[in-house]
Amino acid sequence: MTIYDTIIRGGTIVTAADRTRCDVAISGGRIVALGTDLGDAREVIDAAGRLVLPGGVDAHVHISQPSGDGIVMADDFESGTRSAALGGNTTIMPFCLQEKGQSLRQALKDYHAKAEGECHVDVSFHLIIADPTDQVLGQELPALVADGYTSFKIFMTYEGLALNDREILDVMSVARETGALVMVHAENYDAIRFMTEQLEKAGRTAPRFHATSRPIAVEREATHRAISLAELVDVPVMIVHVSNRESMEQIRWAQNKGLTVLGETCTQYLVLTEKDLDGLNMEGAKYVCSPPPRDEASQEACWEGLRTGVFTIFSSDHCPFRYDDPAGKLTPKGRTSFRWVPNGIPGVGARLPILFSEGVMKGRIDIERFVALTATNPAKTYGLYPRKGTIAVGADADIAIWDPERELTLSHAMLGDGSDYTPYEGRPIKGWPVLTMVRGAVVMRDGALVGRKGHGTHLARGLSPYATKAGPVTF
Ligand code: DUC
Ligand code: ZN
Ligand code: ZN
Repeated sequence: MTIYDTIIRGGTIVTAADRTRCDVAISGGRIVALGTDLGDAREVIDAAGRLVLPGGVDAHVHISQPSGDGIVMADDFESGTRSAALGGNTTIMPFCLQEKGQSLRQALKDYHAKAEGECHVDVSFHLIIADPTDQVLGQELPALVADGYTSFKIFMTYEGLALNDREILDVMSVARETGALVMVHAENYDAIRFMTEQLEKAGRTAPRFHATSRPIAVEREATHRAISLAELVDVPVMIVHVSNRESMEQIRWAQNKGLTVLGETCTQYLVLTEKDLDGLNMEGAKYVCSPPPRDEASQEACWEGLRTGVFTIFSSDHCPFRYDDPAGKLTPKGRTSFRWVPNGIPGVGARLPILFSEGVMKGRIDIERFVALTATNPAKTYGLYPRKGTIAVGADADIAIWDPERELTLSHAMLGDGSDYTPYEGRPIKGWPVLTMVRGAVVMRDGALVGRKGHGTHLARGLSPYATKAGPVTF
């Protein structure tokens, strides 16, 4: 009789499709059997009264990203993946940022060197293209897609990052030829610059004016433009970190037309609002991120988008800076204007508990949809499925066991990241991950890391099923 490495016994297994009471047998880091009376194992994990879910796949995370101006990101790969594991994730997808003038290959080498031997969970890089030179478009990108880096993010805003429409079309054309998926940060750069200058002239420089400088129209216009450019080239596109109904409407409009336009929203757009940026002194800096959190009506819209399929993916957009730190949110320049406050907030550890508590426990989404949005769909969309993102025979044994009854008050100390705050401090939470397993190895048990850093490995990815190699664009 077979002796398995591990059996998870007595839990309720949930996938994106259904829930079943059965046991999971694991050997060699993979799921090898599902059923009851499976036999013996070297380790038995009792999951009675617990939910056994695919480990979270956070498809939008920034770690160790160069941030300029003496600003330092709060997480390296050790602390970022530690927080991911504590929060029930088994794979995260950080960005490899190409700086202007830099080769993408070199940027990747640098990121791999930073991640090597440091990770508690698996990682797989997206590429950020800031400098689409002929060499990058013609040589580097096709070779990198063939090597398993099958998604690129482009920015429509930010000094040093924003691509103009022509450059966006060039990148999208390469995506069409290679079958890569393009992710777009959709905000209108010139409009933000205009608004920022007006606000600064009027002396309105506190962190809360960050939100005023990038209102919904800025995001809606860029979303529509990104969709139109993708339509011209005939490529699928993923609009990331969508914050409001009007931008969602652009995505729904395109989906109804038959275009492959995908959407992502994030934790901050469900539970934060613009009012959080109002804090006294510089407190509001803790919530500065882009697009900014909006209002309660926008939160409701984002919940609707999660339910109705406008959004395929729910991510954290973890982009951590320390608060009380001159290399973080309290950079001296940030006191002179919101424009210098580092843009981004931590969230990789809080993403799943907040969606579980606010979504599943409050009846806004069902548990199968929770699994789809947080694990199965991100794995599918970015070419990791079925190895990742589900509980099935043959898949990696990437599993999070949840106690749906555990009630607690969220505090930064539980999250284990390298920042010194969480924007979600003090939130009541019901439902908490009590064990995280990556490829058969338990890496977190009862809120403590028990794995070995370096167990997490980099994953080369296949092409997204939404993208196809369609050859050069012809008119
Ligand atoms: N975009 C992101 O995707 N993350 C943080 C900041 C930003 O603008
Ligand atoms: Zn972005
Ligand atoms: Zn981001």
